[in-house]
Amino acid sequence: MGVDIVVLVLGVVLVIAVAAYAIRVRPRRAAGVEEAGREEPARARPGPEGLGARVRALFAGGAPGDAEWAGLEELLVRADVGPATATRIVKEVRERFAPGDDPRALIAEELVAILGRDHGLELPSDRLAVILVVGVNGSGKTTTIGKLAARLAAEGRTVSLAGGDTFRAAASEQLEVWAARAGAHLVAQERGADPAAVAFDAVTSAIARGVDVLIVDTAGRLHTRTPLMDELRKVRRVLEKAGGRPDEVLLVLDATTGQNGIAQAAAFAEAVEVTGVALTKLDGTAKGGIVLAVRERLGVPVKLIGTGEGIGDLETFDPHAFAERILGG
Ligand SMILES: Nc1nc2c(ncn2[C@@H]2O[C@H](COP(=O)(O)OP(=O)(O)OP(=O)(O)O)[C@@H](O)[C@H]2O)c(=O)[nH]1
Ligand SMILES: [Mg+2]
Repeated sequence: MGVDIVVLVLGVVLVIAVAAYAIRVRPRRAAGVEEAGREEPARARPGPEGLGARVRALFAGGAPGDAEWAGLEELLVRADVGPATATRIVKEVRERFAPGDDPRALIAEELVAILGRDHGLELPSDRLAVILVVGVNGSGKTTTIGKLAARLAAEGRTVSLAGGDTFRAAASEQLEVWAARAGAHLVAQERGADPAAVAFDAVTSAIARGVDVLIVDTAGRLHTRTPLMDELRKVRRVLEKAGGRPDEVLLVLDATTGQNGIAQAAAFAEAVEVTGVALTKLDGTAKGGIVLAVRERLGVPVKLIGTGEGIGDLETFDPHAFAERILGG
């Protein structure tokens, strides 16, 4: 009887010990199984800087599997490329990848393919060329206009600026400073005037003066504010009526904006037929991956790059240089 009790107690202790072991070990095993099943994206070892270096580190092991491709997608998303575009790039690169290939080079080719060929401004030279500049508050519209006016003037064109931002205090003074720096003529009205009326006057005066290029500044506006977007539609309509149909409608996008840039681009494109993006503030840490999604989703090319606050800090967009910039080291 005493022996039976000892055996029973030992048996119970053994069962409890086995159960405790199973409870502690099973979840770890389960996580291990998931890793082996490549549920989690692989992560590049910390160390290398720049997307390109991270991609190479990620693929350093040779034959990439699901984890590496998922890891690449994550790296692209973190570079602001946008989820849909990142998925597409990974799909294309994965299809083309052969053992021994440099994944960084394949990605660069894919980025260039999405960005398209170089798109300079398309301005007529036999009549007044008109550029309408739009975008959210503080994106860099007025600064970009100043730099662009200076560049066009340096190319030998006469330039006129229209102060279509009649809303913000000191907006026309800021444009006046840029007009003086660039050697451009300025058409402005008092604060609170109808921006469409300024646009009309500016076209009439530019035609009368025989000016080559008219650049129309507009007030910054949230793309979600319907009355403000309607006001922009009216500016465009009135420009056309006055005989100054815009040859280019430039959306100025701040490179630090991130994914909101897609919503901005979609709203402005719908309202005023955007023909190109001027991507500003690329002198900071932002890579500007957002323009890939804008290009792919809306078909709008990047035309100009802003790289600082100075009059010379404006570049024509070059897809190869831009792909290298996104990939970094
Ligand atoms: N670092 C840097 N700063 C820039 C660049 N472009 C514009 N800025 C700065 O961004 C700020 C806003 O520029 P603005 O040109 O006034 O922007 P905006 O879109 O006209 O602004 P609103 O008219 O108020 O909507 C200013 O301090 C500019 O100097 C750029 O490429 N690089
Ligand atoms: Mg402005």
